[in-house]
Amino acid sequence: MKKITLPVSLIICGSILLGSCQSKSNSSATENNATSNSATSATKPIKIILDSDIGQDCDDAAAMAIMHQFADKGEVEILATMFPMQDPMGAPAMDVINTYYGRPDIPIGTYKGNFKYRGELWDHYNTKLANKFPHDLKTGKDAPDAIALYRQILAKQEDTSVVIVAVGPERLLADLLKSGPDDYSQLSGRDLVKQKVKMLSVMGAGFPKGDEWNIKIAPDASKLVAETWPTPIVYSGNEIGQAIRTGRRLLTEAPENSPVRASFENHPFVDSVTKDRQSWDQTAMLFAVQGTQNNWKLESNGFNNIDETGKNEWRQNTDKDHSYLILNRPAAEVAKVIEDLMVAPPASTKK
Ligand SMILES: [Ca+2]
Repeated sequence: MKKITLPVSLIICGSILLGSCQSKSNSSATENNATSNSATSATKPIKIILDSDIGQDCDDAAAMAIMHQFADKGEVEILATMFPMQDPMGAPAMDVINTYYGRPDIPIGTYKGNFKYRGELWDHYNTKLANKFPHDLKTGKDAPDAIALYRQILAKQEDTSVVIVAVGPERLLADLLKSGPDDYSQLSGRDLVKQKVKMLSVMGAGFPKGDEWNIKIAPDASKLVAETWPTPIVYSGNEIGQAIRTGRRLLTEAPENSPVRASFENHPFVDSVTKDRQSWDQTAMLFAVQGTQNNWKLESNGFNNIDETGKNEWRQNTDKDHSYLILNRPAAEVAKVIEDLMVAPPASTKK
């Protein structure tokens, strides 16, 4: 496992390194992310691949909104978006949102395998977005295989430069680890990830223990990733997004032609009275780009153990480079940070 160690002089409690100051000896995930953040403001954007089960819940669309807003600010370079299910409308929905934010040519990969998820899957808004908003990828059948696209893109990047944000089941990540050499790289999937990926930011699991949907609908995948992924993993557990409610302001502040707004308007789990929804996926994206800031602390002294059924538990052992987020300020304050990004128009349309 590649470890990045910052000089002690750079470790400042109260900054984004608060978590590492508090707890652990195995602090490379925190430090690694801190490195990406300090580098971002001074030099180049963070290269992100988003792996999202868009259409199941509307927080996926919101996570894409946040990602694009950070790209508009120059803090993120979006390498690709990946859809881990067979539904042919996931890739078009991603294309809708990428197009809305002025990036219609972002590569989109989709799952081509036969895995049967252990739970019901939905198209709450993918087809509706595709029917209403401009885009040119009409079906996921025309999108490339996500594993091949992961390998193609990773092979071209600088070493230890890519942050993967996974906000759905981890089917693609597990299959990427298991992939073999191809025309893009002679490395195994695991070695390719080890060489090119800096950090994996996951929405999934629960802490100190959980039974969370992203993990349990593909438990073999989540378990394999937790046990063999060769870079730091930072989990935003169920309890993090559960406490942070966003979405209401989309209805009054987002442009009427916003597909992110439409995803919330069409999602049956948005609260009918408050018009809010939990913010699970946005938190993994926010952390991936900005680190802990004042929003979170990190628990890194231990590892996330996932069993065959998808139940997880944090165990006190430091043999893996895992961390999980702990809320560090009132949830409403983090909600404002997230919702400001969700409702803002694309840079291309700002006056
Ligand atoms: Ca999701």
